[in-house]
Amino acid sequence: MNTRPSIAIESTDAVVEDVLATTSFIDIHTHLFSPSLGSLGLWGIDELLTYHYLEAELFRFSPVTPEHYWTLTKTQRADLVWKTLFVENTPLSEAARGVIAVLSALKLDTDAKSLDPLRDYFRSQKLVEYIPHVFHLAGITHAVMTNDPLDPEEAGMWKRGIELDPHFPAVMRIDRILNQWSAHHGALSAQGYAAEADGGGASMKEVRRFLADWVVRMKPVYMAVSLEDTFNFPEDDVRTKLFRDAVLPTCREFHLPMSLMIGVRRLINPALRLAGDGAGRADMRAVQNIALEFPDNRFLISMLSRENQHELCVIARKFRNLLPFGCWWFLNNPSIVEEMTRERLEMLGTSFIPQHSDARILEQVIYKWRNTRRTVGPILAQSYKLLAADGRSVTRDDIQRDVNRLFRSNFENWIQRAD
Ligand code: FIX
Ligand code: ZN
Repeated sequence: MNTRPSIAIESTDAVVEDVLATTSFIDIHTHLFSPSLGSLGLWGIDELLTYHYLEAELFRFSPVTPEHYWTLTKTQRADLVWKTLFVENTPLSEAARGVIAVLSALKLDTDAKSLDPLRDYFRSQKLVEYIPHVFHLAGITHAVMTNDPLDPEEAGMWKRGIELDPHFPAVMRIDRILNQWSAHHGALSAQGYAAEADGGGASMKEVRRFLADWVVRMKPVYMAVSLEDTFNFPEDDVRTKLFRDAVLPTCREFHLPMSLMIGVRRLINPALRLAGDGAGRADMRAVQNIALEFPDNRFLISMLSRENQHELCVIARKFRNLLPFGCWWFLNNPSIVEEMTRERLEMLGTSFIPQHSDARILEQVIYKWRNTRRTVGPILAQSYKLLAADGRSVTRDDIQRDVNRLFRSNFENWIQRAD
């Protein structure tokens, strides 16, 4: 006999909505930076409007050429984006509507004719108080960073010593090692790690030493790499050697998960710069081969192509060392988030991480997490209604446990397991 105070089926939506609204999340992948990384951190209206998602949209509406656009100042670019996408046209796209949502949440004019009053507001904010305010509006407690030990500017800051901020956990991003070895093995050698072009000799041992030194310096919660849609594993190449003999052994040594974000087509239109990347369907055999070969490594996995999502759920059912996460980049739109979240709940229960923001500008977490709550709420509620119709009612505590798992403890457990 069920003695728990289960919720009435007609109140499921309201209870799920309230649990989501009153639970703070961990944002497990962003391009935000803690204040101690100074100028790397972006915030304010000019940065919001020159977000590469919006720049891509600008070129579809404005006659301005990318070549001319890049000669403009940041202020001029923001003015042009605002005029084009927000004044002359209705901001209906996900990214444009996001700026409106941010301005509205900050109680600013969402229909401003000039950006100057908005600039005055953002200029008046003191970051140390402003960040907690923005995190509160977004309903997050942590924004996990993306940190590149081979980025000259950022590496210099880390080497000089920065104060670690518990609200901004670090992640060691190693694209330059795994994807651009020929261009960057020299940088390793310049830092005193004997790395050879063909990855031979002491290269793998030296890469392990480099990674270990940076793990000690950065104290990352995981390692990460973004991989192109053509990524295969294994291949007869340096990258496979690096995965096998340097990166994944280091992850095991320091009990760090490895995040694989697969499916980008870099710079399909180079003229757009950061806005020039595209997406492509990847061969999921790479993921299943990695999961099978490295049972003692834990992987966070995000695929960029909508067409890869169902396969990812199937593979995740076969390999407990895979944790699917997020509706990444071009997938972070309600129409696709709905589909992905439904199939994940149907195939994985709550053993996945529904979303990350990928925010590049601080205030973006406000709209990206508002959208996630608005989109995922009804889908989660529907799962409980189906369960009730099949014979099991749930309590608010059940829903709280599930939401905590989806948006916090799945990640916390993944980064802390020392087995
Ligand atoms: O590789 C990544 O971390 C991607 O998320 C970025 O390169 C991309 O530009 C982005 O910000 C997508 O949201
Ligand atoms: Zn990212």
